[in-house]
Amino acid sequence: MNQHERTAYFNFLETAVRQTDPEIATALNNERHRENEGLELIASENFVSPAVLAAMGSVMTNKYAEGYPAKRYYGGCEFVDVAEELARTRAKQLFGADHVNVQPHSGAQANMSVYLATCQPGDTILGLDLSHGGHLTHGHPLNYSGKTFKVVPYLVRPDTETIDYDALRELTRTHRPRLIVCGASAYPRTIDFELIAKIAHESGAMVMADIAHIAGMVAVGMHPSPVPHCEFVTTTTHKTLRGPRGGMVMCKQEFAEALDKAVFPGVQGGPLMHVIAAKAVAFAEALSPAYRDYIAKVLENARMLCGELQFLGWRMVSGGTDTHLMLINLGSDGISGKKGEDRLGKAGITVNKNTVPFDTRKPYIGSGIRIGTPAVTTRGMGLNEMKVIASFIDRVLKSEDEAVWARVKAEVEEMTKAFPLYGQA
Ligand code: DSN
Repeated sequence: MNQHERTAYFNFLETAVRQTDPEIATALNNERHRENEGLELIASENFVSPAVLAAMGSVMTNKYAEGYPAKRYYGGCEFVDVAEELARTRAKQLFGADHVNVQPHSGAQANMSVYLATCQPGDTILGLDLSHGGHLTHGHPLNYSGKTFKVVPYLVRPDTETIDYDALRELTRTHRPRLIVCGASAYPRTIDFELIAKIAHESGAMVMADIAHIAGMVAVGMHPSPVPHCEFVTTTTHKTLRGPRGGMVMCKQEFAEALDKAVFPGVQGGPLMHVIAAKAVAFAEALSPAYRDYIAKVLENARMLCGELQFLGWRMVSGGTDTHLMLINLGSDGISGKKGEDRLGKAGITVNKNTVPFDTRKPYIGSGIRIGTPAVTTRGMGLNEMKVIASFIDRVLKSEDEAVWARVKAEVEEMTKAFPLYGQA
């Protein structure tokens, strides 16, 4: 689709909504403006293709299809079966997995399905602590995982801010968990899935690797894959994978039946067939050489942005990045992550505050800012833009002056004009 066609397509969609619901049409239009005119640096966000968007906004939203292809509890599933089979086959090809379930509505539900397939309430699980880069569903006390299981968190080392594998082995030997959960939502370094699986298997534990953030890199072989080593691998489909918002679980063949039963009827009812169709489209895109080039650029851009920020004096958690994301540690006496996020937002730069390892601030305030390059890379931005973005961030975070933030916002708007996204809003 060229830019003119994109503009016509998105205007058509908004006109269709406007005839029924002008308030939502205005919100949609404003969101398209925001995405077009700002710099999206939230590490877990991306921009889907018009093909993915069209599959999501399709007639398959109308269909109930409880069950699995060829084994449904509803009639009329012959075409949604095609979509789900294609999604499963392509996902297996992409990751080299024995078995895939593409029905989880989200990463949280993907993880919940694995817990249901493997653990009983009260069992012990190990998960990376949230403020050390983990995720709510990896055993946080306020999440179902923390409420249902006995959770032993593992941490990063204070000196390197990388996972303390020796301590993980000791905790595993001491607590004999049923499941070790690995993977992260704010960890900039390569994860040694093979070593974690070895540690788990020595003590009779299973492993669930949550690769929601790094799925794109794993798919193209630019991050070591957990699939050969871990019993279960979960992911979302909307981050580096650049598909629709949703989840997915892969597992060894011996767990296929237990997993499918855990997803449906264990955790979910009817699958979102329009989203599954869009997952199939995204997986087809991810199997293309262009996607491999995209992921290579995401990584190059992250290294450049991180290096420039360090050059400008910012302290980065773990001293750098191997992935698509990085964390600025603003320090316990610097501005908080929340203030930094607000200030950058006023300059048209979207990031999220984050805790950093051993943070003394609460998660809602945090001492860090998490930054990722997947979305800006999708727009076509490259190394030169990363240098400019680093200087924008530096100017905004170092200044108390609203006029400076406003000047950067104008520069951001000028810069993004050269990288049109979803047509002229
Ligand atoms: N909300 C996701 C993220 O931003 O990493 C994790 O669920």
